[in-house]
Amino acid sequence: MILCEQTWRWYGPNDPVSLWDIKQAGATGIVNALHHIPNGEIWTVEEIGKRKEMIESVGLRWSVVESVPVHEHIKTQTGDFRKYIDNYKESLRNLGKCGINTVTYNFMPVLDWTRTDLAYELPDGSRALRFERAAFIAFDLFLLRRPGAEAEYTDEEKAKARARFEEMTEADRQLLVRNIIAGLPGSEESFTLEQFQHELDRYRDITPERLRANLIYFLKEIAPVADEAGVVLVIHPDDPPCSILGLPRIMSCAADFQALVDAVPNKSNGLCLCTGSLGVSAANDCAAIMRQFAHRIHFVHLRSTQRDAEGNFHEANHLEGDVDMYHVMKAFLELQQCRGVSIPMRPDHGHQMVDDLKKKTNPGYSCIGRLRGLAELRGLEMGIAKSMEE
Ligand code: DNO
Repeated sequence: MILCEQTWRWYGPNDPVSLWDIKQAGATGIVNALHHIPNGEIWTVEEIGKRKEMIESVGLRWSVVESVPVHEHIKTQTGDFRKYIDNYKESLRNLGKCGINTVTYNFMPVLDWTRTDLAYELPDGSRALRFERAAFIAFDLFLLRRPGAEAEYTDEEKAKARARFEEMTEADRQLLVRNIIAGLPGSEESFTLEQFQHELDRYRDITPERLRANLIYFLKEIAPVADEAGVVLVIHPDDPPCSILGLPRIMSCAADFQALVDAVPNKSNGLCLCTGSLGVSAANDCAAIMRQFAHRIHFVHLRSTQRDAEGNFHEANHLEGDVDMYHVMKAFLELQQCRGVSIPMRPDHGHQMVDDLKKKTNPGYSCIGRLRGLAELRGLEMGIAKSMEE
């Protein structure tokens, strides 16, 4: 029985979780990016090689790049976008030369993943990441004061956001702004409120259709290069899977990915199935998506979220919440048997718990929470694999 490759996201030499910690957690593969290289610049063979050596020196393998970031000019097709596409191609060739064959990216405008609360206390005292709709709308209307935002919410939503805003202290407000725009781990950008509004303005005339066309243009350019370099590209879905702050979002459901496959059938055009991002929408059945794109999935993020009726969600334990992890895992095992390959999976995010609570950690990426996630997922996988064999 082919099992998945257990991987772990590592933020590089400054990550408080060391490569040895990761080895002890039981992962064998590393998910890493060269965060010190400014967005848009070429990843050279030399820089990639140095990082690869560091990872291999403890007996781990650099399995996946997450992410080679896509420059905003590529998303908007403005400024120097052609140069940035050429640079992207060169980075892909260089990764291929170094034997690193899976590259994650996303096409979310301005912001990568977004939460309002990075330390939401759960009944057991651990802390989770949370998206609270009223707080998010309060940010949009009363802190960012985005022109035109008023028209995008119902009266009821606006009243709730107002009440929520009024109960916040000045410190709460500052923290909310920071949580949303200062850049969560792995997002390659961070802004002040003024810069942020300026970035949003650049999307004023960009409809979802236009953004999708820009993504397809980009993929048509880079996919042939990836094919030749032996690299697969895996797009990460929108998190959360909906439009925010009036920005277009075009990777929120199966139909969105299908449109990319139809337009760019190259074999390198793949999906990073992130159950935590897609699972926020009740319309997304992650196990069905796993089966639908069985031949296009080359990297998997496993995590669950818990929604409520107000449109809020928080990150649940890996085997709880709204994602049906049993059926996701079963579909994942089946697709690997059918393709005859082991596919990298990482336990995505985790609660801040036990010793994590006393340490400075990267939100969502503390050690013990992910260790628990990995252990649970590995147990689930083993159980399903054994019963499939029998
Ligand atoms: C968050 C991550 C994202 C992801 C990028 C991929 O925890 O899943 O930051 O890495 O969107 O490009």
